Amino acid sequence: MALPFKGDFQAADARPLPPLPFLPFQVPLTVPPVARPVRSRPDTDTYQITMRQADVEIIPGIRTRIWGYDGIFPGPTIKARAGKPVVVVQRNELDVDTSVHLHGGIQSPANDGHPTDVIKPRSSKRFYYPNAAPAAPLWYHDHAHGNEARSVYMGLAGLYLVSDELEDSLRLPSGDYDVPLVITDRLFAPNGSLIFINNDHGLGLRRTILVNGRPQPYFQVAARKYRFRLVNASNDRIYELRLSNGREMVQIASDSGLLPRPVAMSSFELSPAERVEVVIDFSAYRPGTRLILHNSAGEDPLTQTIMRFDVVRTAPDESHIPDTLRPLPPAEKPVTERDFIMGRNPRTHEFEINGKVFDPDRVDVRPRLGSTEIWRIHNATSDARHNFHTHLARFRVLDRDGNPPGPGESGFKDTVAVRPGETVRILPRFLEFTGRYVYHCHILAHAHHMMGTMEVVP
Ligand SMILES: [Cu+2]
Repeated sequence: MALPFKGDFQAADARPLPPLPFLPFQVPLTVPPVARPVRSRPDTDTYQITMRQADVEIIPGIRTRIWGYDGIFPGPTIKARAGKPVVVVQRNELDVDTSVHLHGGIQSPANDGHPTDVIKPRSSKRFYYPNAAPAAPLWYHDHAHGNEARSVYMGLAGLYLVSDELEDSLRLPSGDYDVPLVITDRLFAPNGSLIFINNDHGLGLRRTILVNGRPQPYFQVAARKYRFRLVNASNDRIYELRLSNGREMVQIASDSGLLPRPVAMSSFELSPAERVEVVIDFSAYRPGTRLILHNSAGEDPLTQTIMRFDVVRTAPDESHIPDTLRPLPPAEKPVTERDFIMGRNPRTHEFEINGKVFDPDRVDVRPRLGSTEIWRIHNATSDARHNFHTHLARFRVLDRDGNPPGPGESGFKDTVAVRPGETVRILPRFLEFTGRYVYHCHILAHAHHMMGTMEVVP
């Protein structure tokens, strides 16, 4: 049964839109600018960011109204160092309530960007991020309850990359050879405006793939190794990424940072909010070679094409992929096992967890500070893919339907895909802070209801 339309865009308007005057590989990839601290002290870096509207060129020759951190999409990249706290003062100059969540960060409830802890228009909030955990590719995005899907879609997303000494010592590709790739999909009206549909129908209509806010760009690379930090910042789309020539990429990290060991992968899945870091070695290719980053999960040639790498020159390469990255500590012993059934209410057709839709006043689970638990997440919907994101707690993936997870899931994560009918067991650990945090499906059309509250207790 189809879900009722609830978006801005009415069902009657869901006719095919005229194609935009755009072909793939017409624009170069750009990289979001690195944010500059307004104050840098030995013990803290302070940043100021303003959420505001801006008219930007995404499709060549057409202006698009976005909501951006500092008016750009993706927002400025914050580069943080493990052990050195960061303060971000977020100013809301939009006309809607916002909430800024640092996805994957371990921060107190007051600094986590809870869905109900909103920043009203024309006001500011100061966020304190301790950065106590190791290097990881985090990102920040809107989380205002009921409006997060629209706000993220309009552009409220940016990178927050944490580095540390161990990572430096590995001599992975760095500097210009360390490149973030933030992947999103959008639906543009002929006049360039973004069309937002907040339900599962929206997905099939969003067929323009953007990388770092640029439509299916090309990227001129040297014939050497590159580190790419792939972030799925799409509301709902799940990608299956591979190179057009079928060659392997070397995965070195996932959501919460470096894997124990590098893993050669010919393709990998990326559900919304998940991150994967890969090293691609272009030294095997002669200048003039072009490789497409392909999405095998795309429904048509448009959505099957992410971007193109054009090998244009040679370059020296002293980078290296060591056999050991960040060894995993021994797993903690879980104190309890809990069930999370991701289902759909047969009467209301709303998505829910354990038969309940989100209620910010209800606490669903109370894990103890410092403890580790097993969470058994079951997707009980036969036709809907979900994923599961825990705030605060990073986890290992224990198994999928009783089978060991793939090698790309061998490190710590904060978001895990759960296919229809599948049961995924994870091992979250509740460290550093007590208080209320949310966990939810990161398919943003579902997150509004498919969310629960955990209160970490002393
Ligand atoms: Cu979902």
